[in-house]
Parts: sequence; C-alpha cells; structure tokens
Amino acid sequence: LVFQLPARPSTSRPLPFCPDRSPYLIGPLIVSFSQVPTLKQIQEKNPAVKLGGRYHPFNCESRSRTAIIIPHRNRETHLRHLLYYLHPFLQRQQLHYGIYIVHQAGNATFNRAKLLNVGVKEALKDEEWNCLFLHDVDLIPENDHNLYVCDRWNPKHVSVAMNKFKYKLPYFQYFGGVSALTPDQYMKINGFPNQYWGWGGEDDDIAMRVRFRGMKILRPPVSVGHYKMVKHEGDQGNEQNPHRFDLLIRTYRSWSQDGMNSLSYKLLSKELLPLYTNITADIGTNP
Ligand code: UPG
Repeated sequence: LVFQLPARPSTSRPLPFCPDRSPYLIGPLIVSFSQVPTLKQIQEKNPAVKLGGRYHPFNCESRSRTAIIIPHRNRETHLRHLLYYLHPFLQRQQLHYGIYIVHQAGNATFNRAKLLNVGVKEALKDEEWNCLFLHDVDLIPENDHNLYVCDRWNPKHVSVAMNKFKYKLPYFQYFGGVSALTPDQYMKINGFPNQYWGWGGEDDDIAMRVRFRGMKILRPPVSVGHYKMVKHEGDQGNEQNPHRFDLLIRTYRSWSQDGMNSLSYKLLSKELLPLYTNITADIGTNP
C-alpha cells in the first residue's frame, strides 16, 4: 500500500454526491478466461467489499443503489470469472451495490425468469435498491463506461454487443443477457414470467411486457455495451422449452396474472458470503 485511504468521517453529516462521471473509469477492458481465479484471490483483490457482496464508496454518496441479480445453477467457474471482473468494475463506477446469486435447488428443469423474480423479491427486503440489474452469469462486461445505473423512465437492455453474436444485436427486440429496471418499472410489468421452464422465450416475453406497458427499451451505444461470454455447451436440465412459442403468443393476456403477483417459492437459505449474497430457493417444477 502506498497511500493510506482517509477514514470515513464519523459525523452523521451527509456525504457529497459522487461526481456524475467517476474519475476511475478506464473504458475498454481486457477480459481473459485463461485462468479461473479462486474466491480467495477475488476477495484479496477487493478488500472494501463487505459481507454479502456489498459495497459503497467511502468518500461520496453514490448516485445509484444497484442490486445485481444473477440466476445460477451449476456454473461455478463462470461465477468466479464474473465476480473477478464485476467487483472492480462496479467499484470504479462508484456505485453503492450488492451482488445476489439466486440458486435453483434440485435438478428440475431450470427457470431463469422465475429465479430473477425470487432475487428481486429477496433483494428488496434487504435494502432500498433503486436499480435492478438482471445478469446472466456467463457475460463479462468489456467496457466500464457501460454504467450499471437505471434510467428513471424506461428499462434498459445493456448486453447489446456480445462476442458470440459478433458484437451485434441478434435481432432488434432481443432482451436477453443483461438488463436493468428500476423496482417501479419491474412492478409495472408485473416482473418476469414464472412459466418458462427450460431454455428460451422468457427474454422475448419480458420485452413484450415492456412494450405493452408503454415503455421503451433503451440501449447503450454498441461500442460501450460489449460483453464477452464464457463459452459453454447447453446445460443438463435447461433443454429448449418446446412450449415457448405458445407461451409467447399468450403474453398479451397472461402478463398481468403471471409474474410478481403470482410468485410462489420456498426460500431454503439466504447466506451473506464474502463476495455475494447466496439465495437458494425451491421454485417447484414444470407442471
Ligand atoms: N443458467 C445457469 N445454469 C443452467 C442454465 C442457465 O446458471 O444450468 C443461467 C446462467 O446465468 C446463464 C443464464 O441462465 O447465463 C442463461 O442461460 P444460457 O444457457 O447461458 O443461455 P444463452 O443461450 O447463453 O443465453 C441467451 C440469453 C439469455 C436467455 C437465453 C434463453 O443471453 O439471457 O435466458 O438465451 O432465452
């Protein structure tokens, strides 16, 4: 250590807001998956991160309180790559943030959107988050000008340029990967659908909900919304959902009954681990 960081003032005087643009941003980042970091190494590199994967800047009041919510099962290597890059990325953006991993218990068919609903519900019990980032575990942001903050009026889709799609949007309405909504926007669309078991369709359903509720999807410039995906095969227990097209046709009628207002699950544990809050839930099985 070369400089000693000034201690946070002990008075209750409010801190000034952090600047509009953080002075710590770098821009394009080099992301490599050649070595898988250990959780201990990641912890050592991020000494200011508190239990549960929480952080806030010590000398200014952040302009955003962002919860990052990550659906997960059986992707431990991807999780370590993501945590390794994401913690420093968010700290350079001077955010007040927390990372939540929502783990689906058991071997039943995977349900990404329902896990995200569980994550949002549980995260909002902890703190007054004003921005929710719904984040696939295998996508690593490659430019820290891609700010993990929400827009007040409209949801954002931020993973606009992924290496697997040759750094282009695969189709205009694409809403998968990483997206961001305020809690108000999330509730306005009744959250995400609970009925998509297996791979596919749920992200298109969410995009439709946004449109039905009169909101637009905002996106960062392509040069900023760059993501590198950790390569993977299809997962056991997350086979293509054969009902996805039928479900999508019905979204207009179903969205107001299927979502946060119909969410049911059993919380098996909520643990504050050094780098993230681990939520394990029994979300049931494909009926
Ligand atoms: N996931 C797990 N374990 C599993 C299966 C999925 O943790 O066994 C999580 C993980 O966070 C992963 C995400 O679910 O990143 C999406 O699943 P994945 O198989 O990686 O889907 P992709 O084809 O790579 O992703 C695109 C979109 C994604 C959307 C999916 C299906 O980026 O957001 O959910 O297509 O529509």
